[in-house]
Amino acid sequence: MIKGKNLTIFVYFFSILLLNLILQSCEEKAESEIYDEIICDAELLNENGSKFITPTRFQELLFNNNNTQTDEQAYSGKYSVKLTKEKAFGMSYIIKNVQPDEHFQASVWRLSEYGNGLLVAHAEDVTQFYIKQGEVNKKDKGWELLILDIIVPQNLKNQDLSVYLWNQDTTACVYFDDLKIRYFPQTQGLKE
Ligand SMILES: [Ca+2]
Repeated sequence: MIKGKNLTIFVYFFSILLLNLILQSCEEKAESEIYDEIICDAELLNENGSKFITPTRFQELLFNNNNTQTDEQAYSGKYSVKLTKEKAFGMSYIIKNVQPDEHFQASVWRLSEYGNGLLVAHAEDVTQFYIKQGEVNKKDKGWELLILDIIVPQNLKNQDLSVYLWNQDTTACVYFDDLKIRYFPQTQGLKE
């Protein structure tokens, strides 16, 4: 039996233990739900036209343009990017300082007569990490959605990842719009 002073000490330490467990479970729950998302809709350019801008509440996100903006086609707004043989790369973004097991999901809408045009992600050293996506997830208004899940491998601690669009075809052009990159802190929560 626990009595008197011993009981007070027991209740005191038990309460602290309980409080810690509650706080810990709250932290874990919050962490598993956090994710972030950026988008490039190809609408807005910076002053010299070299970058696309996506204004957010706290900063302006910049995506490389490479003179690819066009008003010939658009999935959202008035503009998209047009990739040709001469301008084969466009709408790129560098994810800084990635960590093993982090999960990113890139997606983009593609308008492509011959099924050319890829969504690519790779490390600075492409022999360490290089993945691409050209398969269609779903279609809407003639546009095709490409989704690329990026699970950061163990050998890419503190490295930068490039995410971009590539027209691998030397004859046909391709349009892309609404490049989106989502971030999941853990390898879970696959969503679209
Ligand atoms: Ca657009």
